[in-house]
Amino acid sequence: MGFPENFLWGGATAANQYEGGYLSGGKGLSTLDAITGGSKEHPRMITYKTKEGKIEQVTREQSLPEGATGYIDPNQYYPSHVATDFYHHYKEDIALFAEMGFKCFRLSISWARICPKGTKEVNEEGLQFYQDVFDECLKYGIEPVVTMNHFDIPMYLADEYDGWTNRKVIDYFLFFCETVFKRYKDKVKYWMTFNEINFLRSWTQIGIHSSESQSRYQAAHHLFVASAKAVELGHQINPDFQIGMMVAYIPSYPMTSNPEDVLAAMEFNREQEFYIDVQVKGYYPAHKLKQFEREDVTIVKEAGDDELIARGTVDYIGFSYYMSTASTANPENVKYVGGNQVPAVKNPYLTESEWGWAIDPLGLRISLASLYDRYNIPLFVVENGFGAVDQLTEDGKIIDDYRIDYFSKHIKCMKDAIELDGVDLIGYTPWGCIDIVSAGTGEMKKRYGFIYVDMDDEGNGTLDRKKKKSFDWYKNVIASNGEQL
Ligand code: P53
Repeated sequence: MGFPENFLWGGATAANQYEGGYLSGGKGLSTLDAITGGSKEHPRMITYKTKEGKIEQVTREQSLPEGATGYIDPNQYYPSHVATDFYHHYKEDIALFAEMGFKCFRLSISWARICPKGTKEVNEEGLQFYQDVFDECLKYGIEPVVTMNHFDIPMYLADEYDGWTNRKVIDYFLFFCETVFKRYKDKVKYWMTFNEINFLRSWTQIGIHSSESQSRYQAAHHLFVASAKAVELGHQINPDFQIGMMVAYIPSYPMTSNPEDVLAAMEFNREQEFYIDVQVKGYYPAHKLKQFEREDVTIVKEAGDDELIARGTVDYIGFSYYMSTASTANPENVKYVGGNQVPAVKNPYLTESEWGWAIDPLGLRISLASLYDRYNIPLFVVENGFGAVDQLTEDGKIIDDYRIDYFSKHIKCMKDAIELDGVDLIGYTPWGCIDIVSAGTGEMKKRYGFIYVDMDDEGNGTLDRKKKKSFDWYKNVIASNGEQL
């Protein structure tokens, strides 16, 4: 009963939100180094230079003019540049993770740290950095769980190739994978290809200039081919590798029992399941092919792509789960919640975080059960958590009972999914186990961690680390293998 003996308890982070050292140790620029901070009210902006040399900016949802190149404006603040400085604090941070009893630690490798331009030139200092990080983890018996690519691309590939719309980028990505797989083949077993592949649609994330469907789906096809090739290659390099996919899973409920609402929810859910279908079943689902026909989207494929996608299916499904949403055919009658990232229909049965994300622990059990029913391969909850403003008490403590409450309810639902639904769940890595920059808003004040980091939204702070109340709570959860919540 309960969680399996070897369950992977841990925490999750991403290079661009945590590492900092954006030009240290030979790292090249990444697209995310050119996206400003923001807030609930103001979206983050991409800063770029036009072909004519003008400095302009757009939001992530907008297109960049053809030939525009990423530009770092000395008058703007870019949170990725220092972030919470894992680059200089990794020993201290991993020691704290070990103290909590982590069995694993999820991090991403910055492509531009290994291949500064994304091309076939390797930066040895970057390779050594992650080697030191993995050795530090292994010293404490912590298993590294590595995301190959988390929301960015070397800026040179965006500037020169239009990112993932260009098929040549597959080859460069595979070179990066091969370099990393070979170097760490005896240190890392768990890998994931693209973080939240269903969200990859902007210049910062995949280097594409146009936000039209045609570009986005062509790029998605290249991501699928690249992921399938990476899976095949990884298994050749070490047959013990477990290589997963990663999707942002936000299940949608029909707002009412009106069949039109049920259809709307089905269509919403399908859009995320499309990415899982391709990477787990190994083919494009029929509804997506029909949509391409209707919307005049033409995916340019090369001979052998379909076979490759069919062969390179993943070993497990990694997914993020923060919230659920609701769908309706009559949107004019509903209230919306959520900030600039995920506007969602208000579900009257749920409350939301300050950022409008609906808190729905049972939705996690529903997600686990339905994903397992549908795909029948191991699942890994690689992100979950509660973004909140943490206040320091007068004597400098952080009493984050709201976070403990969120986690304990979600962990209980994971336990139910294992015990009652028979789900094969291999691990759980709460997001931002130490405070890091928010991907959505670029803020520091939207915090997720068990460990507080002294840093604010303008880049001021000592970067000192401090345990929150949830630190000891999570330590006990791990020690009791999920029994004491
Ligand atoms: P932040 C939106 C909805 C669900 C997941 O998000 C999302 C996003 C993007 O904002 O992204 C994942 O930091 C992502 C992480 C991100 C985390 O969720 O906006 O994989 O990089 O930090 C939380 O609160």
